[in-house]
Amino acid sequence: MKKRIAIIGAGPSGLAQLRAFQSAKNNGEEIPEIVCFEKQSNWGGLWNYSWRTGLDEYGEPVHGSMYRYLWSNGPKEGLEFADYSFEEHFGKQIASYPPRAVLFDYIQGRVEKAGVRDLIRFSTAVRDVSFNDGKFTVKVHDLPNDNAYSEEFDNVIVACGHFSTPNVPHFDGFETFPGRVLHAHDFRDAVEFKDKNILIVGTSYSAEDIGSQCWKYGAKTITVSHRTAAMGFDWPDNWSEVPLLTKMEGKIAHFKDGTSKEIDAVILCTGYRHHFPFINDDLRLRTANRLAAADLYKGVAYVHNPALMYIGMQDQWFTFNMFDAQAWWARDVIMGKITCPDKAAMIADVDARVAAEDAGETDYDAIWFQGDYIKELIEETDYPTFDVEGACNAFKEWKGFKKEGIMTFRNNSHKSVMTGSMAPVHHTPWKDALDDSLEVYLQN
Ligand code: FAD
Ligand code: NA7
Repeated sequence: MKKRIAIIGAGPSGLAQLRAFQSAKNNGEEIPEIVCFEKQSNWGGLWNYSWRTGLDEYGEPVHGSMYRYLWSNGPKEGLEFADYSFEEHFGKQIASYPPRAVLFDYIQGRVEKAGVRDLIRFSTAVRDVSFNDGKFTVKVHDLPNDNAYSEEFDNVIVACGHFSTPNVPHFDGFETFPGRVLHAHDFRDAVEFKDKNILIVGTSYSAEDIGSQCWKYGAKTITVSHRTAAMGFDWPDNWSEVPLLTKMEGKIAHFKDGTSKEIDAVILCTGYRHHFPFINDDLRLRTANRLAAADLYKGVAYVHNPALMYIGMQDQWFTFNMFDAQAWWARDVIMGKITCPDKAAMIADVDARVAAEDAGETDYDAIWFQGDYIKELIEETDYPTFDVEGACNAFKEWKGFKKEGIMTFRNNSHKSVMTGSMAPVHHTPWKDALDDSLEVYLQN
């Protein structure tokens, strides 16, 4: 009997897993039977844009957190697949900070080439994962047919993402604020906030990028409220950074330093939760959003039951190529080429990663920590070796460009560590590029 493997989610992580198995098959190896369950009607995960917010057409929570006009917030040279370069996909080198539609096309190109679409059951939500007598039972819901059923598997790979369920704090006065209060998860179109005074709570990537979108598309003022520290970039004149919001009184926002400001809309860029209600208590990952995730040996195998794997559960400097490194490693555990040690050794591995992450002091330490992690995994598999150091340096350059100009960093170019070629300078500065379609972006 062939082993049966369930993959939950067909975003970049789940697709990496499908590609990893297909690559082994291409090499003449016998691979297990694979079923990927995806609750959306198409692949691509967050990169599969949805205009919907709240609940979808079946009453499921909308997964998408991406918005119109989103461009990559880091250089594409940091995320490039080692087995499928941008040049292979587009037939030429392209600029370094592609819009969402361009990255979606790139993600899709690799899996179309691999021919793995038939392994995915779309519009099928996983409802429950449990483990008994050496087998996982996965209960799913075929949404269009409103039909629930269960199947048994030898391994489950959870690749459902963790930037979908919003973390939503409450602030006094929201109940009576006469404007919109929304979380970044529900933000879709910056044009809605043209000529408005917006308040953003949070100081990480969503705050920076949603604020920048709103600035680009004509918000009147942007006020960013921080709990820990201001972002400290050289912001445009109509952008200010203030301490934490204490309360709203009507349209007036009050901050911890005693200052206040009249506001039309509040956008909570307060992060996301690892929220997996469809996984039984004894199997459910509980972790903070950090580089050394809790309870995952090598960042992948669940220490309490390593037949269960999680891909992409870390906070992310690296994305697509890190998911690949993890997926190739998970594949090789499942195919018996890599053996997980006993539980005590797996827990010691997690503890060592947590301590090493905690010992880092700067963002550069964090980038190299994640780079070293990727190197460690790819050394154990046949994933194509690439210049991880070079990718870390692309992130370092990117941080430098952001310091030089937070509204101009996307006008810069980086060198591909996969092909060695330099990206062209984009034809239009980011702030003037209002049409972010694939066709226009590729006109270099
Ligand atoms: P996801 O992309 O979230 O995909 C998970 C998939 O699992 C989804 O298709 C979902 O429908 C499915 N799923 C979930 N639950 C179930 C269930 N119960 N049953 C069946 N299917 C299920 N990364 C970058 O590299 N560059 C960027 O510029 C960038 N920008 C970002 C901007 C935003 C606003 C956000 C939120 C993230 C951004 N990221 C960016 C990071 C992003 O997390 C990764 O690029 C990538 O999408 C993660 O892939 P994933 O497959 O792990 O998760
Ligand atoms: P992050 O990176 O998890 O950041 C969350 C931010 O929210 C961070 O600045 C937190 O401040 C802040 N936060 C969280 N809770 C609160 C409360 N209660 N009050 C005030 N501020 C709070 O999430 P993002 O959405 O920015 O990024 C996630 C992904 O999406 C990322 O991969 C991007 O590429 C896009 P703190 O610093 O902890 O004080």
